[in-house]
Amino acid sequence: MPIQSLNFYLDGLAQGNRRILAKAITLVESRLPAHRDLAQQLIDTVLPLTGEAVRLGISGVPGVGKSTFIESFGMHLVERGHRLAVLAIDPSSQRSGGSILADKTRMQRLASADGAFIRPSPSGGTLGGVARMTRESMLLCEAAGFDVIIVETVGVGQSEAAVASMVDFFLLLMITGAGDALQGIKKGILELAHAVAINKADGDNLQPAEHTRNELAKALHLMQPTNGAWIPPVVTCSAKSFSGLDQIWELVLAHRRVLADSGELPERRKEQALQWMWDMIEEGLRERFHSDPDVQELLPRMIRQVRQAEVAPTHAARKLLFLLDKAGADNRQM
Ligand SMILES: Nc1nc2c(ncn2[C@@H]2O[C@H](COP(=O)(O)OP(=O)(O)OP(=O)(O)O)[C@@H](O)[C@H]2O)c(=O)[nH]1
Ligand SMILES: [Mg+2]
Repeated sequence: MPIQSLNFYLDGLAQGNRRILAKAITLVESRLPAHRDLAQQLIDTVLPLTGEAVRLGISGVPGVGKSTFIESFGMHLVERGHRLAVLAIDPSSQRSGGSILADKTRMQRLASADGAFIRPSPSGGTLGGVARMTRESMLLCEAAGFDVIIVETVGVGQSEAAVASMVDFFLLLMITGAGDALQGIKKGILELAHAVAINKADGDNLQPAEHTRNELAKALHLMQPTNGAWIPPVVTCSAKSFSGLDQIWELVLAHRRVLADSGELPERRKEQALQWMWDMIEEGLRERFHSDPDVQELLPRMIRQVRQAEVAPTHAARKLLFLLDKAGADNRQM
């Protein structure tokens, strides 16, 4: 990618130009040091222009209907004049071209809608790294005038927490009959949710979906924290027949009002800013560690020796980390 001036990106974003927005996102996803510096400048410059958008996280196990839901819900919003950006966090998968293609056909109408912008997950790297890129992409989208941002993640790992740490509202999609364990009703994930929607409530599945809704509402009620101002509702919807979508958007807005009235929104944003800083520190440390030439030299031997129980893991870790101390000291003297 040829390197452009900061103003090239800033002008493009100010015009809401989706092609230049896509290039700006490619810039924040780049690992080249020159790109990283420019990306940092870009983020620093646009930061004051951001923060007004509705930030919505969506998760659910594979096949629950995330893509279909985002297409239907997205069209619902775009038709009402919103400008919607869809981002994704999917650090685990080496997503095949086929899967992205499937998503594109599932989001065909949205992908070609004027008011929408869809960007697949940055590939490769640690969860922290992918989360940083998605967070920065979100800010770029906001600077480009998108007023609703959806961050999608597949509900199988730790990525839900990463998404929850960057959005205002976390929607968990579920389906009836898939079994609790399967759907990751691990307390951890449910506790992140500001609402749960039982999808595919259509046709023969209408009654079972309603039943699941009731059961889950009861279960959620039992595990409710008593302090929060918001009690996560459970609703049904059908991404296929477009039902329940408006109700979900109303929930998002109602939640926003509750957060605004209770003063939690600015608090939440402050917490997220801190989380962002920590993510960057952790990613930076990891990167520094792996790119240190002394570490690169010693690491294979340490791995071998720990594996063969010739060296204690504690000793190996300390020895490797000590190399960074030295590098730091050298730098400080420069
Ligand atoms: N009946 C019915 N089927 C649905 C609905 N939403 C999605 N589906 C179907 O469920 C299947 C999976 O939908 P996707 O949107 O691909 O699900 P996903 O959660 O994005 O799946 P992954 O991308 O694999 O994680 C598809 O065959 C959809 O047509 C719905 O509301 N009702
Ligand atoms: Mg999908």
